[in-house]
Amino acid sequence: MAKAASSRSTKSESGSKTGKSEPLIPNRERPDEPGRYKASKDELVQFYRQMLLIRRFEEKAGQLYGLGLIGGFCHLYIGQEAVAVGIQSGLDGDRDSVITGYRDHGHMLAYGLDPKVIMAELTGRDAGISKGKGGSMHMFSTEKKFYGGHGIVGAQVPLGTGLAFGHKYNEDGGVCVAYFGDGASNQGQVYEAFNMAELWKLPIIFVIENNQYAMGTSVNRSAAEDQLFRRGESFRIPGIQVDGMDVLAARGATETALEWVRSGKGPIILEMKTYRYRGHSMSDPAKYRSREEVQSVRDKSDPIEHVKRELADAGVAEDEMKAIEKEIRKIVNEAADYAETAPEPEPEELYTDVLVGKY
Ligand SMILES: Cc1ncc(C[n+]2csc(CCOP(=O)(O)OP(=O)(O)O)c2C)c(N)n1
Ligand SMILES: [Mg+2]
Repeated sequence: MAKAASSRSTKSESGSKTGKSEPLIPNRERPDEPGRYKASKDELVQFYRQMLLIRRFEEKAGQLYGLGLIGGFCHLYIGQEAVAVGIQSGLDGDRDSVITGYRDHGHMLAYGLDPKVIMAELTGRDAGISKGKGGSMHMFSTEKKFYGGHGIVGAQVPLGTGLAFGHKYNEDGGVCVAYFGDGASNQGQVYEAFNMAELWKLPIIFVIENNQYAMGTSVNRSAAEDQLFRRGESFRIPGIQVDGMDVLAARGATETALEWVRSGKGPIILEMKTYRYRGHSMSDPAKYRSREEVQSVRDKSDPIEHVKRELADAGVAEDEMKAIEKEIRKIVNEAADYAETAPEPEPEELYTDVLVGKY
């Protein structure tokens, strides 16, 4: 089931005699190999809508950035849509919590947050989800149990482990999903968190969004063990490698992971093999990969084209898909108009929701 998103070869693949998600250490209880989720037609349509919304929203954000309407950093999620949509669709919004890094717009949209308040956050408006003070990297909604949006690479992993501790301590039945990147997976704090999470059997799913690159370094140039699902082995945390370009594989793996974690067996790692089409942030000379490589992933593995094929197989007509496309464009255009015209925060907002030290 674990299909690599790009055609690159990896260090361990060539010499490996094992299946992709097979552990290095045998005789330990392991989750079953997940299957692809069997979605109903309505669910498939919903996945398509959400993935398309993320794609069009991010394209629009890129345009607004180019027009100077968005300040600071802005990291787009284009190419990775199946990961957030597949995973979020399996969560229980009333009890599960989510935390991620700075590439966070897609996760918020997949969570069903209003595109207008996300776009308004990007343009720094009072109506933005963080009152315009967080911007692209610091989206936050305690109401939705969405705990950011973090600019420090890897920091969300120990923070998420703390959220999972909270779920266990409060016995609220919730699971935390902590998303982080392939680059972040080389940070020391990740492993301190892994140790504690397994030791205390915390309810957390560590999702490594392996989009093949950190800022400009490919995973196989920077990782001694580039099969990232194995990174928990020495902490006894099982890992599963998943085709992150296939929303049904993402959802299927989420079901397996939730079953493992909710039954009290402790944390699990999902390595989602995916790909980022755009630059790391808005200014990226992209000298670390060829245009052909990007084009080849778009042609062969695009997650939205993938779900469109599933829709066609389920009997959804081309016209219906076009109508959805039109509707999504309208939602995104309205969000952009709103974000351009909504008022900026009052100067007094500088002093609210911030930690002010006394000297
Ligand atoms: C502690 C820390 N070190 C370095 C940076 C600069 N930085 C920002 S993003 C990034 C790359 C992270 O790549 P990855 O974890 O693969 O996530 P992706 O951007 O691919 O989603 C780096 C090095 C930072 N923000 N924080
Ligand atoms: Mg990356």
